[in-house]
Amino acid sequence: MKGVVDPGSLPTEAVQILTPDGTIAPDADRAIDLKEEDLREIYRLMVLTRRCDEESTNLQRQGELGVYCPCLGQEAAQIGSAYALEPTDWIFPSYRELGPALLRGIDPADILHMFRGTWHGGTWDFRKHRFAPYCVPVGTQPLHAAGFGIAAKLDRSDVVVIVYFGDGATSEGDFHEGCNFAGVWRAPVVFFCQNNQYAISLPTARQTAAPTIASKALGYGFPGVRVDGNDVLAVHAVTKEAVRRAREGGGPTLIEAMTFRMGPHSTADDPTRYRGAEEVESWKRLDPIHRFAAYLERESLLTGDFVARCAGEADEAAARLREAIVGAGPPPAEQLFEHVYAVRPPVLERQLERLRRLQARGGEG
Ligand SMILES: Cc1ncc(C[n+]2csc(CCOP(=O)(O)OP(=O)(O)O)c2C)c(N)n1
Repeated sequence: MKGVVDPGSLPTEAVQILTPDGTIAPDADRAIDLKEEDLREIYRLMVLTRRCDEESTNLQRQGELGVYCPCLGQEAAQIGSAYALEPTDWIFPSYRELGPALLRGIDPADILHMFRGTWHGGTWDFRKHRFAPYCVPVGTQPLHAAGFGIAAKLDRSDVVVIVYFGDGATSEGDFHEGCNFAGVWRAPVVFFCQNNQYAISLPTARQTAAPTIASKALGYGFPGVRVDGNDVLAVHAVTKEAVRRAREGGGPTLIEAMTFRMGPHSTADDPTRYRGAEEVESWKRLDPIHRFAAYLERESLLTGDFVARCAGEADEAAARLREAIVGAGPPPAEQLFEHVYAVRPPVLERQLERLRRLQARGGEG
């Protein structure tokens, strides 16, 4: 009927290149735009992410971290998307983006210091890695990304911004404001939603009445695309398209990657209270690493040697992570006085001197 926008007519199927058994989907309409070395590197990063994530969960269970938010099962969504960026592009994470952090060369210990409470917000160099601080207040980072994207546009730079958030974040006002603002400015921002099916205990079906999260993009005047988030090649392809469009001045895209959080929301959560074993089992069969490995094997790109090397490297990284975190003490007390004022006011100078005197006398500090 004239003038009616019908949510029932919007597509709900997800873009897919690889079927769960790792063969090319018969209706795949995207090409695999990756060289052999890129395919292997993506596999290496996914394995590294899973191993470091697992070690982080173990560290929390052993009392070394206050809390941890695992990304188990979301490796394809995270690595496939971040791999589509140029190193000069910026990443705005939530609190679960270990994969993109590793891809950007961030030491995972720097992330775990936040979860240990030894430093509030990680100690990595945000500018060097072009990776913003972890963002725990749900949905706030889309606004940061929109502002950053608009600034990049005003600077006439060709920087593209990707921002990660969950399905729950799309119910926040900040998400709406970020999308609306970026849409009006045609800012170079890729809004990347990892729809891992739950916002803590709340399933997506109760999160939104929209047919898909991707369809929300229509309200902001830019494209939305739903992709199989456990298919790393499909995620890479749709993100690459969105990044290209953003860089060419075509404005934002909202990507909804359909995936599953295999573990708890955080280590403080017991998912058996709100989801059944059957659901978890059905997603286990869609494991993103197994799927990609099956494809690589079929293409003769995965030798036993390479698999062993990736596993060995991941084990070494996990061991280094453990060594850096176990028993890590608080940061030097002087850091209390840094990062707020470019020039410290006299009152803080006096306090700092007092702290130093106390330390010299062997006091706490
Ligand atoms: C503004 C705000 N409200 C509530 C919370 C508590 N909280 C932390 S994570 C979370 C659920 C977020 O779910 P989703 O956006 O789907 O992301 P996911 O954790 O599944 O990756 C909530 C409600 C918070 N951190 N910030």
